[in-house]
Amino acid sequence: MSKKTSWRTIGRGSWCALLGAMMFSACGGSDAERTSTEASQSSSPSVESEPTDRAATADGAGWYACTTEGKTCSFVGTRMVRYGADGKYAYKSATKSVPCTSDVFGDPAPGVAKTCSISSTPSPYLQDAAQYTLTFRDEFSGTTLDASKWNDHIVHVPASDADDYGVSNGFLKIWPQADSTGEFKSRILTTYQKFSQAYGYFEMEAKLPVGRGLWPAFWLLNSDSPPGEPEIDIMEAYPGDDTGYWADSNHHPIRFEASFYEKGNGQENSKNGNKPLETVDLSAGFHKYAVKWEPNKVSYYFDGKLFYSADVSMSRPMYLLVDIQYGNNNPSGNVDSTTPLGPDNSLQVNYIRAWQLK
Ligand SMILES: [Ca+2]
Repeated sequence: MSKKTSWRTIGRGSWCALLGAMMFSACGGSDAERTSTEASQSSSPSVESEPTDRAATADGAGWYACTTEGKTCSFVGTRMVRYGADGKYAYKSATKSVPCTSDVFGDPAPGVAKTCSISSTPSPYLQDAAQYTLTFRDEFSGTTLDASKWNDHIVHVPASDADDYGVSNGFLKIWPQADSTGEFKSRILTTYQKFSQAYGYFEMEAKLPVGRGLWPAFWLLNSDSPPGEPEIDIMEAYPGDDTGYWADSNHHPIRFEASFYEKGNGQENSKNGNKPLETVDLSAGFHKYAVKWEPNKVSYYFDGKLFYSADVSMSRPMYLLVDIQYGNNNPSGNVDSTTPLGPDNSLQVNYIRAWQLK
């Protein structure tokens, strides 16, 4: 079994167990909160955003006017679209655009000029909007991390003082930066005791950092009653890999991994599973990383497309985590002089959203 294969079978939580106290620094967090200058977006695909005209055209609570009958209603992402007039409406889940016509929706109000409106709440990308209720969202539209939603370090781990994350211009950024002692300590943002949920759909739109030693991730965890902490890893990447498997020769991530641990990583009798997915350069643009968690199944999506599912029952609520960690024994290796530091090499997050299943 190759080194990377044996590593994959061990996974995240086992490393924390194996490394023990060492991981208290490797998994550590801190409380510095800084804003950053926005890197150029010119080379990146457009990111999902709210309608820009919502203030001017809001059509009652929760619906934004889109267009009139016979025209095409266009928007970003997947939304529920309402078609009709005079309180008589037909509804349809659509992605990016939909013709505002009776041919598409049926005719809820014959003989009346109708319009299309889009729901004010986003839906899981490329999924049926009618099946989900939005329960959590952070679009990172402020200038600091929203402390009502996020903790700046994982529970039970001391905070470091590194200047290594910030919120500005619609993005959360987490970047590699040493703390005041010169150590690279993990920055793990969590919704522990602020938001947790059993089942649902969880989605992050982000682009990944590059370079040796970095271990960016988006995951779910229940640490309320250990041992046997169930875990769903939606995205883990290893841009520092030198074998060509997880990263290209410039240490840009070209693959990421999804996994789950029914009763906790490294626990006996835990049903586990994982799936690496080969991709384009994940540092070159924004992509949507998501999981649909049902009572007896987990299904993983990349840019709205299913790439892995497994039958597993996990019923304990989990909270959200987004981070860069620095693992000494994972394929990304160690930070060295080639690793780009600072805000220009960030895990850059446009949004994190969660929905409950209807
Ligand atoms: Ca945003």
